Amino acid sequence: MIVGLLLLLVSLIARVVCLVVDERNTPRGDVNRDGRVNAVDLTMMKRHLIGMYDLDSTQIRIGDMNHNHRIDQMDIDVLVEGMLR
Ligand SMILES: [Ca+2]
Ligand SMILES: [Ca+2]
Repeated sequence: MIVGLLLLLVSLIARVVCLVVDERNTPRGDVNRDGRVNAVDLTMMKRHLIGMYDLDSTQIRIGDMNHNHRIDQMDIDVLVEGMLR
């Protein structure tokens, strides 16, 4: 039983580490995590902002361009500005 609990604990830690590493490799604004920041991400953020689409907590962290812990118009403006460069 202890071995089973240890295996479960190791599995959970490995999963958390993978999520953190994966999130670090995701470009800021890439809310659909396909490796590119483009109109798809912009549309998802706009739809989230008006309540038509739910982003999960990881997607919100990735899309939170102004670091205020939520998706808002400023994030969308920063994303558009970055896409136009
Ligand atoms: Ca993307
Ligand atoms: Ca924000």
